[in-house]
Amino acid sequence: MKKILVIGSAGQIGSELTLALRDIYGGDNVIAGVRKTKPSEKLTSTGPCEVVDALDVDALVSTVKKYNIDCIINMAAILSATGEKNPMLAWDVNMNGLINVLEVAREHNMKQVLVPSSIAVFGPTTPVDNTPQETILKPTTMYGITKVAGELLGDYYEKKYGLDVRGLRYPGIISHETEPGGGTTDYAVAIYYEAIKNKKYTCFVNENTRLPMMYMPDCLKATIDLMQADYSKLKHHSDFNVGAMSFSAGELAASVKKYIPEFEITYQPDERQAIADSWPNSVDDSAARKEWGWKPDYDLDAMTRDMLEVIGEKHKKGLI
Ligand code: AKB
Repeated sequence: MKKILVIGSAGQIGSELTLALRDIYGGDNVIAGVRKTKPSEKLTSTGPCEVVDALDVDALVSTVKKYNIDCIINMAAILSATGEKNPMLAWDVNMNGLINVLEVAREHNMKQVLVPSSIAVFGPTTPVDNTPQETILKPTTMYGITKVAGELLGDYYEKKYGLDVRGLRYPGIISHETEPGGGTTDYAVAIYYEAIKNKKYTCFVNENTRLPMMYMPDCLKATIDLMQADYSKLKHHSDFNVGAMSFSAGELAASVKKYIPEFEITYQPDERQAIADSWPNSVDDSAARKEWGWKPDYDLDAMTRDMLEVIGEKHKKGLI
């Protein structure tokens, strides 16, 4: 039986992943690790919650010992846009936090570590369409640099110490539970909230900006499927490309307009445009499909219908 610690449980992916894992492994077997953010009632009522900061090794070790943790998922990270405002913070949280997690995992003989990566590992010299699994990794953001180093570190611990480290290159993740913070792909979430609340949105990347994206149910499925994949079938470990959909900001707006015809979008690109321009349009995820059977369920329209319905309900109830 797995005893899982999710560091970054209050974040966009962590909050939903923790609950999904509790459904599978039981509430008591999945410990929500939160930093300063006040955990939601859903997190505190469905299983244990601890204050865990990957930069504080003593607190990390005491949580690992207290619950006999044998699997750590490190979802805590400074994302691309915030990372450009504060590169040293991004380095500290993303690199020192990660090496602490890997060392604690090695010293305590963990069965598995999950370390998320991102499409931010790619850069302006990477092929943009159907970006291959093995390709040029020369990112131009501090976030991307830490993600490339993170993938290499994960593979290093796997090879040198036999630690089962796994990771996915997440595209932009779209969800309606916890809003993302500090990422370049955040516009693809904000547009739905603004469409419901104000029927208009000012987008910080231009209309033609095309990026790989994924709806949260697919993100949870990809993460859990990779965690449960047969180790002997894996040729890759910390760096799987995972694709689901690819659309431009203009196509996203058109999809919203289908359901809210009066919705209006304007474009005012800011410094995040350059980050978006350095990332691929779409990725080739055939390694993930072959090695652990990855297959997404949602396309843009199915996601838009779902997002607008759930956010619309929240709005009616006065929750947003
Ligand atoms: C970001 O925009 O920084 C993240 C990512 C693609 O990793 N959402």
